[in-house]
Amino acid sequence: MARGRFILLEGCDRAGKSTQCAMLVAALKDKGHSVELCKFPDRTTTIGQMIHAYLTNAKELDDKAIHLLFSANRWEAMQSMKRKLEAGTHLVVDRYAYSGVAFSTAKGLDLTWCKNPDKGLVRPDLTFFLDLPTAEAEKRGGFGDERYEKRELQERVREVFLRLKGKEWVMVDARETVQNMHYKILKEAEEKIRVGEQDGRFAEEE
Ligand code: FDM
Ligand code: MG
Repeated sequence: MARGRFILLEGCDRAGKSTQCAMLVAALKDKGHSVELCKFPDRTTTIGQMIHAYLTNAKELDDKAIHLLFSANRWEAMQSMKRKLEAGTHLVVDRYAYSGVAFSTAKGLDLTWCKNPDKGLVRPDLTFFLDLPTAEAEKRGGFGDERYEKRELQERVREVFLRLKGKEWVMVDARETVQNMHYKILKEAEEKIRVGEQDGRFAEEE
């Protein structure tokens, strides 16, 4: 059996990642695929609860310590994600290691240091970047109460994301309508699934 595809949606806050992830999962299910949604941070685990406490300002943590917790939160999901992919289930993932590196680097940590703990994680087969200028993001309603929901930080995060951008990234203009974005994402995802049917290996993060 062909292994499942790992489809990642990354992007700035307010770009519509969660909406698009849900729509993609529903559309692929509709077409008869086995598909599951994963979200990082996964706030349901013990590590995820520490991350949640940090993001909601209930707990202070050193910048490097929280960076490693975000990475550990991906590592603790790895076995289960690999098992699902091996069983032929596609994973639609809302944020991953690029968010990890973009946010921590934007806070001032060294880029290479930030990348290291994620080395060896399963690598996405397809990465969409939902791009939204920070000024547009702000128009969609002020940022909420969470620690990183601040304009200056968001702007730096977007800059780091654009520096991390690989040639395999699919850029999606998040100023487009929800439907137009969905059609584009679904079309590319289906193409990747079709091509991937011959390919059984995992790639790991470098
Ligand atoms: N975030 C997310 C990080 O700083 N590092 C990470 O590794 C990940 C996955 O956590 F501001 C940030 C991004 C965002 C915050 O994410 C919570 P959600 O998607 O809003 O739950
Ligand atoms: Mg958020």
